[in-house]
Amino acid sequence: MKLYTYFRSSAAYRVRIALNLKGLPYDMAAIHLTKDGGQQRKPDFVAVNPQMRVPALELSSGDVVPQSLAIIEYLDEIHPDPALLPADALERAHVRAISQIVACDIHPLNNLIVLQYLKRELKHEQAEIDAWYHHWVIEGFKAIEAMISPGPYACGAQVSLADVCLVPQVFNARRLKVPLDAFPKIVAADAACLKLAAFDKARPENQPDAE
Ligand SMILES: N[C@@H](CCC(=O)N[C@@H](CS)C(=O)NCC(=O)O)C(=O)O
Repeated sequence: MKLYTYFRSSAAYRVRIALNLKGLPYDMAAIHLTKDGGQQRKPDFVAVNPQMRVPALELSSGDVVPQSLAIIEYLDEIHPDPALLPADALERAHVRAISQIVACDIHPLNNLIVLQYLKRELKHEQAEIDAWYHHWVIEGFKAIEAMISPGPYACGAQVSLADVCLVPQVFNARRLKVPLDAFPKIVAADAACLKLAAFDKARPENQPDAE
């Protein structure tokens, strides 16, 4: 398999964690999201993913799966061990709810292309863009903090999709200097995950394209 990735992309970071947790070998193709006007916009990559975003996973069949949650759920179905979603339907809904707060409510508002639009098209100052970023992370994290009970992972003793989504979002929050003092449960779950080799190996600073 080949993962189209960028070291700092939190959506790609999710997929790297999932591949590592499942022990699946993969090649990486680095797509630099800012160099050359954004390599995601070059025709070679547009042919891979017309949405011009990473991650995208090219399977050995040549098929390409874009969108991190679609990729991770696909991997979970094809390689069910270890499972990233609980067997119990209600627990599964809870894990998905936390995952979706990150992937559907926080990340899309704070994605590179959105921040660039605020700056370039709407002419906002950097301080306003930083305030926007912090606001949406804090709103999402307040909800997640109330919903998780680290034991030691976000949803109990097993790593789940919730952790796979949360850890990259915490990385981004720290990078953009969002204060995390109000979120001790999130910080604890993140710390527990980062002790695992699968998470550590997926960290942005441990990628071959890291800068
Ligand atoms: N919902 C998508 C989001 C993918 C996404 O937006 N990726 C960002 C990097 S984290 C990207 O490629 N952005 C390209 C750009 O900003 O032009 C997923 O979960 O895979």
